[in-house]
Amino acid sequence: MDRLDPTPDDRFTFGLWTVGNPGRDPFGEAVRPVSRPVDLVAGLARVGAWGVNLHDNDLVPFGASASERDAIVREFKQALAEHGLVVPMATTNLFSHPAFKDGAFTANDPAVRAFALRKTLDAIDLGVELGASTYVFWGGREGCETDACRDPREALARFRDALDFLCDYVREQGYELRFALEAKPNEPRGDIYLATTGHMLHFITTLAHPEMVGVNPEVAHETMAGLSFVHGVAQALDAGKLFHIDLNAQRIGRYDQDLRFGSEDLRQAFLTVRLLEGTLDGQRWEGSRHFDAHAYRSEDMNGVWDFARGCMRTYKLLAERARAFDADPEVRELLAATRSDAHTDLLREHSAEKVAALRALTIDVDALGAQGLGYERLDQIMVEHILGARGG
Ligand code: GLT
Ligand code: MN
Ligand code: MN
Repeated sequence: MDRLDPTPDDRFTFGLWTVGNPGRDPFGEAVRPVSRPVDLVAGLARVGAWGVNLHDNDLVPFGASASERDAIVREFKQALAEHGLVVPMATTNLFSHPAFKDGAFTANDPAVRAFALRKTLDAIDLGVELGASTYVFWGGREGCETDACRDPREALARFRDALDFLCDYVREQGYELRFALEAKPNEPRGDIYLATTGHMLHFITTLAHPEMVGVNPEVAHETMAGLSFVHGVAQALDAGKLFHIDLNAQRIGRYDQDLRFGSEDLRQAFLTVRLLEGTLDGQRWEGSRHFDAHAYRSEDMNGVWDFARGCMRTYKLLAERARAFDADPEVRELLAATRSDAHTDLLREHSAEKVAALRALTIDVDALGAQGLGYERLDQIMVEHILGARGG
């Protein structure tokens, strides 16, 4: 076995909609056949993934009867068991049907909101039946092109009502399920409400059951907004709210590219893996490493599996590089040189004595201003680790 072969401990997952993406775009038809979910499960097992995630309609076609649904789910469960894959996350398609053109939970028409809520109840039941413990909410259509259509506060209130309703449903059913909210600034709507992970983190504090709800940051979505993905993820970790993560790659200023993990901005990818693997502080984040990405439109199914292997291989390579970087004596030395424990006790937990002690401190600000911090050297060492020029 190669050291870069994925193992279950890596917690690598893909969505049915990712490796099953047929390559349709706004300007062109599908370039790949639509695969059967059971075949995607077999393919994912072959490349070494641990789990598969899904929308309700990735598995059960929209409008299927109860008996059709049950037959599909039975066959899918058999495939999961046969290939040893789990379903850690599930979600609802609240964006494809034309009824959702004005939003789902935030649409002006209460009949649309009722349909969205009912569809999500069924999709939650499906996810739980398949073993999911995380339920994602990506409000792709929860936005607008013209703010003349509603007060944005009304949209927030409706979205809150829906989440509160669904949290109570989960509690009443006794499900072990947490919600993860996924932000995106735009596309397919002109503006999507709650545009970033930061917006979501605050919104969660306004819910009836904030303890059940966290975030699902996506590389592409934060990058589209021009933001630092690592900072968003770090804030979610700090709040104890990183319930899921969507890994892919993206260039700033483009449409949502959902590229193979690590194929753009290797620095952000490296720093993301460093954070998740905890190579700096020794604390590994234990959630799924979910790749919400798809193969280039140039690919046939062989290329799709190359894409999937590539996501996992790059993640593992970056994890190795991150471990080597944080173990590098020169890195440790450079980091140690910028910090000390001197009077750090004065900097937290206010008291009148500490205020007096702070005022009495002798601080040579000119010397501080003149001192070089060595971050150029540090960053170059990081680049050399990423390029494999250091650290074995
Ligand atoms: C859709 C979107 C993704 C979301 C998925 C979950 S669906 O592919 O582009 O970012 O994570 O609904
Ligand atoms: Mn996503
Ligand atoms: Mn995306």
